Amino acid sequence: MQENIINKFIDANILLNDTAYQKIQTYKDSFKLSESLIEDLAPTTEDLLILTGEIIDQYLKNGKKDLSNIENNIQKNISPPQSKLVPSPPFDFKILKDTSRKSYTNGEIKDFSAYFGSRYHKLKEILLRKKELKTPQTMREAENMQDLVKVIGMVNDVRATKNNHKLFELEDETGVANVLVHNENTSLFEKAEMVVKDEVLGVVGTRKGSLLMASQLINPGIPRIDEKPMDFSTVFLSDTHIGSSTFLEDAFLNFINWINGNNGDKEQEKIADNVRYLIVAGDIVDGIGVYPNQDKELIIKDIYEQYDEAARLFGEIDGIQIIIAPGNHDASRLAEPQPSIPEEYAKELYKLKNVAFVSNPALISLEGINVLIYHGRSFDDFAMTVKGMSHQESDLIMKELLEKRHLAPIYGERTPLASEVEDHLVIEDIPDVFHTGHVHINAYKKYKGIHLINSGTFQSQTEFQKIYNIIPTCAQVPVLNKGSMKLLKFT
Ligand code: D5M
Ligand code: FE
Ligand code: ZN
Repeated sequence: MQENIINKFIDANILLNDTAYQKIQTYKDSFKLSESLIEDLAPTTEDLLILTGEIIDQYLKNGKKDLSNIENNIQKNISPPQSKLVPSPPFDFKILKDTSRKSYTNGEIKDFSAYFGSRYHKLKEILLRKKELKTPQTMREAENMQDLVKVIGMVNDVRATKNNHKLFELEDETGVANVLVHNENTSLFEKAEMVVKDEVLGVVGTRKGSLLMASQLINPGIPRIDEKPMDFSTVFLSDTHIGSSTFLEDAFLNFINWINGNNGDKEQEKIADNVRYLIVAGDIVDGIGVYPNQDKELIIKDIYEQYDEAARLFGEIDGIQIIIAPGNHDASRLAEPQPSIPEEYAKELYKLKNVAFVSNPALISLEGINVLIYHGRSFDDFAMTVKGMSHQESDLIMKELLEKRHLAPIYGERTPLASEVEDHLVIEDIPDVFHTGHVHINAYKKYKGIHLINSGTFQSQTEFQKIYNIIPTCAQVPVLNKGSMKLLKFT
């Protein structure tokens, strides 16, 4: 379906499910049908209609008169999470990017062409700014060129040849190129080992028969940034997994005492004094049925009660703006981007005045310091498929994601991606801080002026993690104290 038709539904606050999408797409005059659906069904500006295939069938049969169950598909009065912010000084906290209200399909539409098109175009724009890639050729044009070829494409497939060179297929709208990286070119070969499926890449090289022999592989990349002054502190948490028997409650209570100024030595007390913001990058609760036999390790077996318990604990924290994003254990849609944790699951947490909820990923500003929050599900794909990468060193993966300018490039492995009209996982803005979790192992590195932080966990090793040999670093909390990193231990 044409993007402009989808956009019309978006503007009218209508969200399409997969069958509705298919029906409209295959209707003979899909444009006209869309116009009349929008005119007759669009909800008020505050509400959101989820348009299903059945509603369309009813509509086509009886017009707008007999749409008895349409009310069930209207979500009332959805206000953006921004409305809950605590604006009063000294907090200066803004949500710069949140996808909670920008997911215009229910995430299940199987036609990924718009999504990958958006990814390709956004990243191509960034690549076109590079001097090596000025005036590139399309794949079709490049087919007939012998000398210097410059192309931009999405990686379809990466493999090793018999002789252990790297071969990958690069695609744009006009065709494909088979790119070969020779293993004798050591530095280029090392770079080729970082290439993953579905990333967008620039290649410079020469043609040899049906192959494009690469001499340069060019990532969208990021520039070095100047560090901004910070006169306050921010605390980074993730993966508390409240509700699990492996949640380290005593250590967490020590942490709460510290942040409230009641625990710690002189230096730690001083740091606590400076804290204005606390970010939680997902997996705040353990959830239900996330992996086989998880229930054997749950103390709280009801997801609502897990969030109630989270509200009781986080409710102890005073005078600090808390920002919570979801992870793969939370009660949000699993496909990324994940909208913020829905209020219906976390009523008590939503009652806390100092808590704001954002999507995964999200970009926020703390007094002008931009923080990119991402839970980190795609780390599993990198740890499992890219040579030299592991759960232990998520900072290396974060660095690579920044250079690729995408939070979860690999499609079809462990990270479920939602089919959206726009790819919100492209890293469009360079953050000052990149905060992640998920691996349960702390990591920190300063890369090109950006703080890369993985905030570890408050959960001891689970049976599931034993299988993957994941040894968590527990109850160690990174604090960016006036610009310098401190790791505080609460065991
Ligand atoms: O993830 C907890 C830990 O388990 C974290 O180190 C990632 C790892 N993990 C989770 N799922 C997978 C899969 N499917 N493959 C490999 N490693 C995985 P959590 O999200 O808290 O369960
Ligand atoms: Fe986790
Ligand atoms: Zn996780």
